[in-house]
Amino acid sequence: MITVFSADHEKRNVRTELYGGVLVPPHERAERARIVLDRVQEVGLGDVVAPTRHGLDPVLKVHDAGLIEFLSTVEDEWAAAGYEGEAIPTCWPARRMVDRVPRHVDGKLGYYAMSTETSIGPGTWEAAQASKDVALTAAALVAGGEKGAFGLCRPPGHHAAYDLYGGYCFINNAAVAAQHLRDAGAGRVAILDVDFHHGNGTQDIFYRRGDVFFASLHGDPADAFPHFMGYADEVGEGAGEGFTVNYPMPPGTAYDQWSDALADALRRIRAFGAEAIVVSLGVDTFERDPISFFKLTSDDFRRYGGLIGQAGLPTLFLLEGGYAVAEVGINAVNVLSGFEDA
Ligand code: Q9C
Ligand code: ZN
Repeated sequence: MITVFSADHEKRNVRTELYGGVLVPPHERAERARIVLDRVQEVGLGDVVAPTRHGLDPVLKVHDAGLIEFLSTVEDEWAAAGYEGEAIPTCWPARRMVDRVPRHVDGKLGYYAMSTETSIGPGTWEAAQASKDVALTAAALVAGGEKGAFGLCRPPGHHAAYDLYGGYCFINNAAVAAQHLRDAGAGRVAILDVDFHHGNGTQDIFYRRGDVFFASLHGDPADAFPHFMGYADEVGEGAGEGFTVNYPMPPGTAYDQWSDALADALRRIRAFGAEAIVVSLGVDTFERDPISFFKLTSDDFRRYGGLIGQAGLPTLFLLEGGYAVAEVGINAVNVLSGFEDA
């Protein structure tokens, strides 16, 4: 399987994440991508290629132009405001307030953010663009007939909604890639989100569409980030009704229960008639992940890669979360090896 990788991910190198009331070094750090790349090479998964540049048109098919303009200017606006630290929102359009984009960068941050842990600093926007180019380049490989491809994306994407960033995400790589597959001729595309966290951004983007199926396995939002989306009764709306499926699961969930949900999601994807699958591949379901509460082992990742492979569809894997840094390479690449061996 070909891996697409860009060293430009390193341009996102912020120092802070607001966590537990303290500014700590980010869980989503550059080391993660280097470790996954090292593992790809160690096991000889296949060639590693650089992405080609795709510009912003494919991004604007699934994101609000206002969000993209904001992301491309916020680093400069924050610096111009004279602040010392990294950009973090401090206020929101909460219930019964006004839905209008403010002029000041503090207001814009609150307007476009879904959460405060995702500090923005110099290089974040460049890295986010490289990440979506990785996703698009890998999507083009699948559209061109590859059975599988791996987009080693960083930063991740699945929390980025139509007009929101957050949860370490800026551009929704999976959504951009799924739209690319549609535009390249796939009539029906499924997105399978196996990251520990609900893929709220991806769900948001496709919630009213019947051509892109969305399935997510995740920590129950009553207990886990993003807290305000991902319940089982969210099933899509309008033309999209019945084309979203959520599997929220409780603290301590291990492979037996988790893989039952995966098998059900794969049944639904087959019944939908998907011509390709985009996997939002977060490995923060791992038993030793520092911010999550599922109990998958490194062997479990290989096993479920096999289940995905048995679906027999062209499959695009895009890296999302996974914060047990020492094992992030083993776990992510185990899924890909399991897929290839199926
Ligand atoms: N107390 C991804 O995995 N903070 N994003 C959680 C837990 C946000 C995760 C706080 C986690 C975002 C792509
Ligand atoms: Zn996650």
